[in-house]
Amino acid sequence: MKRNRRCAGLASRLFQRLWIWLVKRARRYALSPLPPTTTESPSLERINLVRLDKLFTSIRITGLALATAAGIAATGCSGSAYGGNPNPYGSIAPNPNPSPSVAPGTQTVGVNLSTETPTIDATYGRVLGYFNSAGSIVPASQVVHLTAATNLVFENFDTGIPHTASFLGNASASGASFPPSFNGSATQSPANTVISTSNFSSGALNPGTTSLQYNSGPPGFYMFGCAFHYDSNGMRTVIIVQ
Ligand SMILES: [Cu+2]
Repeated sequence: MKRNRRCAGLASRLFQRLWIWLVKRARRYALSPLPPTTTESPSLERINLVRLDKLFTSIRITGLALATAAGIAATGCSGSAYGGNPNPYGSIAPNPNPSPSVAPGTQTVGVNLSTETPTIDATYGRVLGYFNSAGSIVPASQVVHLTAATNLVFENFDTGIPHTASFLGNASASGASFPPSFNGSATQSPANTVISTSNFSSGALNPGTTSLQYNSGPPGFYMFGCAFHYDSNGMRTVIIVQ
């Protein structure tokens, strides 16, 4: 506050100085003696035109100086390095298409990586980044269990990272042969697609968003992974539909 008041005072004094200078200059031109009246009016008109031109030039210079001073005052007096905007992310428009509301009975598969702990599953080994969710985050990743032929959504609970839930192939009751590197898709499948459809993907889910509604389809063991973090973090799980 104190700093802003000091800046405002400085800017106002700057404006005053510039204004006084402009007025003095204008008066000097206005009051300076005109050349003796002559019948040769073209010559007199020429002199007055030169004088006017000079006056306008100084007005232009003053205008520029005032604009510069205003600019300096505006940036110098602002409260922060972000031009005074207290919320540098505040200009992001709200999402015009919020995630559709989830129908009752819809299963939610949670997705998260940044605060997630991997789980070493006895059958499928290390799983990370996916879990059965009842609407909130589960910090320890899981092998996911879904009811067959039922609606589901994938929800990204991460705060800063997008993820996908992409189908990578079939597992079995006794294990999973995860591909050595990500071999799925990151392209969003249409709503109501069965998740074990070849190349199924939720598409990139931004932090805090929910996927389209999909269907768990027939019973089976399905390997899933994230297009962005399968290779780098081993973000993967098995979804068991029964
Ligand atoms: Cu990911």
